[in-house]
Amino acid sequence: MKVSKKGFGLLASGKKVHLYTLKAGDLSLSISNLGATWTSLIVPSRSKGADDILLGFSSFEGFANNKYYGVTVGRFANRIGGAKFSLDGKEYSLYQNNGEASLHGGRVGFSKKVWKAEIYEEKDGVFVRFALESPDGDEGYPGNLSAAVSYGLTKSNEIVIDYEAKVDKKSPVNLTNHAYFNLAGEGRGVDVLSTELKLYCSSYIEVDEDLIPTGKILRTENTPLDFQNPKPIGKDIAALTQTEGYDHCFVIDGEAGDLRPFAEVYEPITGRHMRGFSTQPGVQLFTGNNISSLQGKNGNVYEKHAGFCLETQHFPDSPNKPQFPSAIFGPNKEYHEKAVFAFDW
Ligand code: FUC
Repeated sequence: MKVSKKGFGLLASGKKVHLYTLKAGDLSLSISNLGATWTSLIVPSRSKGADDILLGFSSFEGFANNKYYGVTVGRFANRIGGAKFSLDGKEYSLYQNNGEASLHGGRVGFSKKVWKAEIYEEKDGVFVRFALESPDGDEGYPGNLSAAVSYGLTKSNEIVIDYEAKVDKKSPVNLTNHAYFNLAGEGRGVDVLSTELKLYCSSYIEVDEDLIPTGKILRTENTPLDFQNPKPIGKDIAALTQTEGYDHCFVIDGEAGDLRPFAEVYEPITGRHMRGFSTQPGVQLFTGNNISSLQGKNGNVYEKHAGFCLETQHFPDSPNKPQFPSAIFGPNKEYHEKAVFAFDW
């Protein structure tokens, strides 16, 4: 096991950004403190050698100039309808960056901030702990918030993520990682439509035409959103009517707060297999529906459905949906969530 650190780039502000590479078991994970971003994950395969299975960019500039590739999203992942919410009778306005909604933390969000990084080692793995201070009023959100996200790699080929936040006033908090996976390898020119997916999700969050939840939770059974038995991601994708691919929040079966399985993914060409576990109530499946001729790593060009995201999270628009599990944290309620992505091949 080991962690190495090197320079990754210089921001216009003069801030230096670093790249950390964690090696444990058979995997190698690189992460930058710009946005606490996963930049690459090298995974062996059954037959075709090792590949980087994360979409991204060869250089620091690519990550700085594009949105959400591998980043840590905050304060609030996904959409807040109308870019506003009320707490204890006071209305808070956020930045509109997705129609009338506020998406993924607003104008800048945690994904473009430079985080403080600290390397540490435990018996079973190597970790980098990223910390960020978000002042009262940052992006319109109340309270001084301290976020800490630990990303680790274990000897048993798992990525372990631990999300924590403390805030001194009541505020919505919803952190996630926005990695785009392609288990065939990001550079193989294969889309993710034949990748097989199982979701431990018997229901999902209904949304309107702007992808804002209606408040209803519907069954996945016998709909294109039914992944309870494994099926290729592309099998029913054409039957979706609101979006050109999956962009849906699923309710993870079982008790939120328990670390429980939410997904299993299998890529038939390489035999790569990923299992996901989370404490969060939901997971957003996004299939890179808007990717078009994007210059990725090593001259590779990404097209529609070049990757999929499994963003573990609280339900979108929770601050305006009292019927959803509360995503309001504060002086008497710390935020703590966990996710694990386990690999074999
Ligand atoms: C996901 C989606 C969005 C968006 C973004 C890049 O979280 O829910 O629609 O396009 O990522």
